[in-house]
Amino acid sequence: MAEPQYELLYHPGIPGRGEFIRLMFEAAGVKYADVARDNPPDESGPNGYGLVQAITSPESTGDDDGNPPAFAPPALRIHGAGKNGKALLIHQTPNILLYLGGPLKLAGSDEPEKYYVNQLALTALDLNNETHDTHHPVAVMKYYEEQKDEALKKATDFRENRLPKFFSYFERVLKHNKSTGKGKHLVGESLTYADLALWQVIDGLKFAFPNEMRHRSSESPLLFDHFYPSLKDEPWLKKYLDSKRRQPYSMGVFRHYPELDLQ
Ligand SMILES: N[C@@H](CCC(=O)N[C@@H](CS)C(=O)NCC(=O)O)C(=O)O
Repeated sequence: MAEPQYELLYHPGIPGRGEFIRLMFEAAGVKYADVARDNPPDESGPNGYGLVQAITSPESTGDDDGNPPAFAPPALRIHGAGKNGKALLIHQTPNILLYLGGPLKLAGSDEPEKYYVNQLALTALDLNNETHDTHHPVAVMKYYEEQKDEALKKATDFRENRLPKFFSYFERVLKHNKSTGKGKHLVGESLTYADLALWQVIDGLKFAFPNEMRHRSSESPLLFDHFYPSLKDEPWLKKYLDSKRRQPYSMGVFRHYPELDLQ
């Protein structure tokens, strides 16, 4: 079987939606290939991004292992897990998180927790998607500069109405689980991919909307004074954040446009 078993196929140069998947591997200490990030184009070597583009090409009707085409990155290839011992290729971020949760032991300790974890990760991903829509409220394929007026309206509503609703929800989930999770975990007593997904969205929001996040932090003390910093202090996460594997925020979902932030 090819090594490593897991291959992440995602855009190079940004954390993006790939980060929800990377954090699971990093937390579990499981090796993975990040095909585009690890194989930048040069005159001699392979261009990993070409492989990512191939699986989502508008001409693709599937791959040689019998997998259907993928719509958009991220995708995950798992060697040996597909039909007839071939590679399995899956896409859609929440589908990948659900798939990895079991083998990486990040999906809670029993069947009810598995679904609590998934619903919370989906809620964090909803927040991720709504963040994207603040700078692209009209057309995904057009530039921010072509939709600035609408972006200002969208971002204002997002900051004033949506952020407080999401944050107060996660604060209540942390309270609900406080005696077991000690304010550090959303479900049960140990780390799950719901914690990782929420942590990543909060981290991205701190980059994109620094003023608003400072303003909001006192409203949800468990979330901002406990959950976020305790996970950031975990040795594995500190090491990852300091490594070259963690790519900087720039023009992905989390973008800092000062005019969209609290003035
Ligand atoms: N719902 C999908 C969204 C995937 C998505 O929007 N991927 C972005 C990068 S983060 C992309 O390249 N989209 C291209 C497109 O939608 O045309 C998921 O969660 O994976």
